[in-house]
Amino acid sequence: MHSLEALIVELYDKQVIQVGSFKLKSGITSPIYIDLRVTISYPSLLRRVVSCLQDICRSLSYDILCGVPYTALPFATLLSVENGIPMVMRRKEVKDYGTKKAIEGVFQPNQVCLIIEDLITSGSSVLETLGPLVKEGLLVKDVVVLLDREQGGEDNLAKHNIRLHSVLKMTDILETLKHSGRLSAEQVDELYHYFRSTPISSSLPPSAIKSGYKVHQLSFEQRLPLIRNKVGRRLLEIVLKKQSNLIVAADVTTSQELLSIADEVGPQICVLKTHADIIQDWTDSVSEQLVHLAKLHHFLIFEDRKFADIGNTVELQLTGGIFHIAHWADIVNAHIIAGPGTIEALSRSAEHCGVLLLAQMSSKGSLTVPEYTQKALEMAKQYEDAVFGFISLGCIGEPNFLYFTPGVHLQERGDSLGQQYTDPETVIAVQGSDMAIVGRGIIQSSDRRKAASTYRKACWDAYLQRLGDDK
Ligand code: 5IU
Repeated sequence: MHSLEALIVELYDKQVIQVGSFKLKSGITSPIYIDLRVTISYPSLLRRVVSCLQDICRSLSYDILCGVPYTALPFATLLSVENGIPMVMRRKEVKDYGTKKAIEGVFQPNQVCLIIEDLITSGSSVLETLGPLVKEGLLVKDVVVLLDREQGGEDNLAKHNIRLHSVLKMTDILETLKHSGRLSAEQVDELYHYFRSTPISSSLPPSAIKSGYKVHQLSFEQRLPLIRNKVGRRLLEIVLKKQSNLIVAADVTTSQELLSIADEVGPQICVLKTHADIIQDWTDSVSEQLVHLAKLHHFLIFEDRKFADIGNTVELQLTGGIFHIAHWADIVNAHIIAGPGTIEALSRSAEHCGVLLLAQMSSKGSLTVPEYTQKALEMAKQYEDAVFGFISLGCIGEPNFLYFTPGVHLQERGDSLGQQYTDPETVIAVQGSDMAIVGRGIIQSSDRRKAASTYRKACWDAYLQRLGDDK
């Protein structure tokens, strides 16, 4: 018997390949299930698998190997040891790979990394590994898999300019199992019918993979019940009702200008972001009028105060002074630099407020390195009743938090003081952020109503684009 046929028969006899009814990772039911994890229990089978992979690897050129976790890790390890080629590993548990170094091992940017995978269906697992590798500057040209289920994986990888090489294809398996008498002709016909009628495609756009952010495809409706803070849930209700994930930043210096912006753009926005301390004529009456406009046009007020002091001082800043922020703001934000005391103070004295933590900033030279962003995520998890999201450049965590990105502009790329702009589509569809914060792009426009309407549509379309096929 040909060695590949012998391998298939052995995989079947050792129950690596099973026929029945199984639910796959993608949610669909399959009449055939292949569990290559089982191979680690049979050293001689494992050796045979690796030697087949090795035959393909020999014809490729690469500097470094990376196995897709978990099943392909032993395959990659054996190939690495056998060939004396170093290996890297992707940490699967670091889901927020916009923020934390996700690749273990020693490597240099521009080295060519060969991905090793056990089985490919749509290619989504390979793409999850590709994102962090590319983000670290590694070049990926080829993927070697033991088994290609022939369900769209090859085409999906080709979209990313990656070639798929497989030891076995599903067709080889079915034919061999029929010829060896392991399956009847009818069983094999049924399996062929299933494969013909169920192509699976991965809907993540290529740019989403390259950005290194985790792009959630859950809708706002699906995420609403996941949000613990009630202001966060109220915000999503407004977002859904107005079909607006646009926030206007009203950085103006008089109360008259602030109130007229609130009135002009109010119908288009989900949140108005304020800086009370730049308004030269602030009084309690300004906040009363703002709250009135917020009720009228159905938006929330976010005072961008960026609390950063020890808890005791923050409590006074939130409730006292001439601004009495806690009386009128629905959302406030805080730096994490002073530790959890800041957040504790906000969560105690701002019962009616939702809190956002600053995890990243849009300005050039920002010190929010990945480890810092990670700390913001950890702190948020400790205060999930109060904290419902982050100021970040894209999606940096789980779908039970919301991600707000400032530095958004349709035309400009930056200003003379370090602001860096990104367009709404990139921020929301590619980097996976939820809400775009737009200041000068709207408030310096000669027709603010029209500009707000243009930005609202651009941001909402980008959100719909992100949902892709799963909408
Ligand atoms: N803002 C940023 N970047 C940040 C944070 C806040 O631009 O990282 I944190 C604020 C500053 C301003 C608004 O109020 O968002 C952006 O205004 P422009 O769109 O006019 O640049």
